[in-house]
Amino acid sequence: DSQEGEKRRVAEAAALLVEDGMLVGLGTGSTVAYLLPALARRQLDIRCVSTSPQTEAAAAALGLAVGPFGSIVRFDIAIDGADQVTPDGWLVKGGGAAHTREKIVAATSDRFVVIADSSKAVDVLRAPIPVELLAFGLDSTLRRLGSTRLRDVPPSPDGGVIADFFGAIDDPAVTARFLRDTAGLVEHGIFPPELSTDIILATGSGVVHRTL
Ligand code: DER
Repeated sequence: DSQEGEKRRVAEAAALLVEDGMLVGLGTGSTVAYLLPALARRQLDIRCVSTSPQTEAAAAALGLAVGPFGSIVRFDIAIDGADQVTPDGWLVKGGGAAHTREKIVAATSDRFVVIADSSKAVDVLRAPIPVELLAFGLDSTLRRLGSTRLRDVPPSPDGGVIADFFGAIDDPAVTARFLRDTAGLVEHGIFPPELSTDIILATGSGVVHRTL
């Protein structure tokens, strides 16, 4: 099956997990682009919060009820894509430069469902790791990170500078901690297994739905 067919399949599988009355976090990217119509078709009574202006516009255009994050402290479910997924549930996200808001939504969700085509399956995480950096002191932060290149994209909706870290990843927990501890770094794209509850991965002609 084509990669687009795989994206559609995992997105449609995830859409079935959403029920009336739910508060739903919507991720960002081309796999989520298939989730939105699959959700809209179900005409559910749900309220959604998007993780990017792109998702917000696409969801609103489909008639999904999207609103601000506001004072929400819990989503019933959030559904999002990933750039890399390991067998034990480590993710790299941020290919679409939305990982900061995506990680906040993931951390706010009772259930965080990752939807990925088979090209995202990796044995171990590898560079690049997307990062969002504060503009204040940017050159200093870049020097302290090392091995980081600015990405040629606009600032994030929160004014952050998007870049990619190319340092070696021997242990994702160690790399995540190094990135986290670097002053000036707002958020990085390594999502630990604790953050996700479900991974729906396309394989061959079907999907594999793993709960972590
Ligand atoms: O930017 C992001 O975090 C996206 O969710 C990315 O990880 C997946 O994007 P894709 O569905 O277009 O591959």
